[in-house]
Amino acid sequence: MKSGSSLSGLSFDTLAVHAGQPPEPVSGAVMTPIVLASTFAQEGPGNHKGFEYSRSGNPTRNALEANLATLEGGKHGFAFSSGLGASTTLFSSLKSGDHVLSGDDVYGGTFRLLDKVMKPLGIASSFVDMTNIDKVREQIRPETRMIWIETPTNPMLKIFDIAKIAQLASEKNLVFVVDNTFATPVLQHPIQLGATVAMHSTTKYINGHSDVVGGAAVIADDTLAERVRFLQNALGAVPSPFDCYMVLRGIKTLGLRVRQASASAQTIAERLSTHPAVRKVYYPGLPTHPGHTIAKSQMSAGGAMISLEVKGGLTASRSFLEKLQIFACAESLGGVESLAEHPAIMTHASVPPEARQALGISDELVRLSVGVEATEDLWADIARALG
Ligand code: P1T
Repeated sequence: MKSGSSLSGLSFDTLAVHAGQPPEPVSGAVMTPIVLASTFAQEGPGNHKGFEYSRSGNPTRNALEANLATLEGGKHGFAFSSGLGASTTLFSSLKSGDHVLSGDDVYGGTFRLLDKVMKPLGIASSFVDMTNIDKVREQIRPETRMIWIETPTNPMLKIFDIAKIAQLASEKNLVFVVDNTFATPVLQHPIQLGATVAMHSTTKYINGHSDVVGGAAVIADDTLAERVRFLQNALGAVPSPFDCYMVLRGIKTLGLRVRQASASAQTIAERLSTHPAVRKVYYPGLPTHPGHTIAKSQMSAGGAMISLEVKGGLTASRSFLEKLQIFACAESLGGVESLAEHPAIMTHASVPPEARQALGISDELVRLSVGVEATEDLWADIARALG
């Protein structure tokens, strides 16, 4: 795409390839260069070309941030060294005495960050099932400053109504963060639905190849964005230029990957739901999912994450995970390769057992991240391991 061409009116897949990445002006290179420099020469003190030191700003990171802001439909993009780096920075916009109202089902590391790091610093949090908007309203305290949700949630794949929660957040003047890691901007646009921030572990679908740990926040609000810009530099959880390049490269195929994986997941979830060895399937694309109608209204497909209960307790779920051959038994998700894991033992071990039980994170629960391999190969692998 020619430098300076307008991006307006272009579709998601075109923007994924081009937004923030005009050809490099000196050589015409069509791939964004990896600018590894940690510092930038100034004509004189304070007289520079927009870059001073790579923690505060870097051309490769700028390209990634501009691209992410475009895809999420927000004004300001920020890249971080991990998803938790992004979360830490967002929570650091609060002060001691403030309260975060979080969805009850979040990544174990997010729970741990709130409970074991932010709480001792004076930032309180509580966790509520946000499928009931009246419950959310009841749980808002005078000192609540932020609502934080995942939807679909990790690992129970609950669906929360983004527009409804956004309306409540706006009424109460609260920052509303949606962790959009599971849905991705291919399927869901939280900012369009009224969220203040769309946040990501770019480690997952955004990079998509299980070879980078990264995070991002796209922010609609100018004042919050200014604060986060300050905190990104002050806290320093920034990604390397090389990782920014890798993530930009991954994003070019984001739409292709997510649509393929989501279509396979839909087929697999449907087949799992009638399999005799399976007690229950959690997948928002199934009409039997309690959040299906809301999912249909705010997502363009069900996504590529499935959770299921394998009949027979820990022995059965463990045996299923051991027998899978194409699905690797591993933490994480969102890569081109399919992964399977045991939330109670692996990704959500930091959630207290009582809370896990209340959420339904049982010993039988297995979480699948469906990749882009051939659907029938994936199904054959699952059927064999269940059989
Ligand atoms: O791992 P990191 O890039 O720091 O991102 C944390 C994070 C944030 N939000 C969601 C919804 C996540 O799923 C994660 C990380 N999750 C896993 C590693 C996992 O296997 O669930």
